[in-house]
Amino acid sequence: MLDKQSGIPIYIQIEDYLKEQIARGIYPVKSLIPSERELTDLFGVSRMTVRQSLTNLVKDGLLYREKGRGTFVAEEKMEQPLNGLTSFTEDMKERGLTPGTKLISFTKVHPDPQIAARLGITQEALVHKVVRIRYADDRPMAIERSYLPVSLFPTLTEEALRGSLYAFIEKQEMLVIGQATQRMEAALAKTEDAGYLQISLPSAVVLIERVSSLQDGRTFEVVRSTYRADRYKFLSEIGR
Ligand code: 16G
Repeated sequence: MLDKQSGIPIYIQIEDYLKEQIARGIYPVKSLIPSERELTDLFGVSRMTVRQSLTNLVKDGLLYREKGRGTFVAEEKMEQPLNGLTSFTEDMKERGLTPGTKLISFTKVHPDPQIAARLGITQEALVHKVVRIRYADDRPMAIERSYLPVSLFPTLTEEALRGSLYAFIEKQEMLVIGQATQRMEAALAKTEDAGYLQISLPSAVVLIERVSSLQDGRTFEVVRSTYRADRYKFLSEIGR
């Protein structure tokens, strides 16, 4: 199975072998892969080498470890297109998953300077600050902290926020959503967010800030989202 003459490091050959077995469904999602000892015997290499391969595959998100139980095949990440101005609810339904929301808080606050600037309002104005955990089939995927001008949405309710905010804007408020700017960056999850997302510390997350406007140009939301990096990858189609 291994080619010691190939010049390709042995630990990479083991990684490639395991990746192929996973891709072929020999080790299905959530199944236990052979132990370090079994792989050591199978390949006739040192335990250190096997451990290095497994650690790399864990870091790449293909495998995950459970203390005292072993190493398992991770689920495939969700591919999130970055082209359309879609809502969480729409994205989940599109994939055949059931969207869920837990409303953590819903308050009126004065925005900090950056949020005020992004929304094009003064700090004296009030915004709804909404914190929601978003679920796919009851599993936490992201946390959203949204800031929405109270002047635009004086009648926003908890009930609307437990469902789809975009549906409320379009179907109840009869407003037309236009375009958005998104910024993405990598980070380590904060303790509070790791709890909400049910991930261990340290864990990587992807932060996305979306600033969205109505078709008439009024900015209606600043949303700072924290996505599970182990569940998401992002897709954009680009042309030349
Ligand atoms: C998405 C948007 C968020 C928007 C929400 C509305 C990103 C980064 N964020 O999660 O800005 O407020 O959808 O979803 O994509 P809803 O209509 O299901 O409440």
